[in-house]
Amino acid sequence: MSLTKTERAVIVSMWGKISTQADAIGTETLERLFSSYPQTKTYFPHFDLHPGSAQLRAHGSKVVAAVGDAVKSIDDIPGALAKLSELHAYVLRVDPVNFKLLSHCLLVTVAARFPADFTAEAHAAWDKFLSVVSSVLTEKYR
Ligand code: HNI
Repeated sequence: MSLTKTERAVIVSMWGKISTQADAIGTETLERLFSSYPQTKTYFPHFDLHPGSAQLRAHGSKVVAAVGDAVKSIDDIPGALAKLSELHAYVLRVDPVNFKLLSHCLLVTVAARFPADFTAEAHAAWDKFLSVVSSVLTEKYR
């Protein structure tokens, strides 16, 4: 699956806005993930996952930064995320279903914060982009 030129343009342009609120978006995404899908908390037994906790905020900011790396290298997402792909597959062993849940929470967070930008076209482009990112992060599993 590859992104069309128009989809890439939509992602890159919206990222300009998203990146100004990157940390808050990362935190909100994880808060939504852990409260809507509590089973995802099992990967973080070593974290304090209460809303707004320092660890949750720090992790949210790392996740969004990695998504930003994928946006910056949108023509070579596998290259941009190569190291993270190995980490998630060989070390963390996160079940791929969880990537759909996280992607959904990021999508909802972006939609809630940028309602005017979140047209049906933008929605579809983000859904596809996050699905490419998730595939890259899980492709080394088998
Ligand atoms: Ni994920 C660590 C990015 C999905 C569980 N993850 C990271 C790090 C980044 C990151 C960046 C920090 C790496 C480092 O410190 O070198 N993770 C991403 C991205 C996605 C994603 C971009 C999807 C878009 N991770 C998931 C999912 C889960 C997950 C779906 C499980 C529900 N990630 C983890 C865990 C760690 C982690 C666990 C290690 C946390 C720690 O610091 O101990």
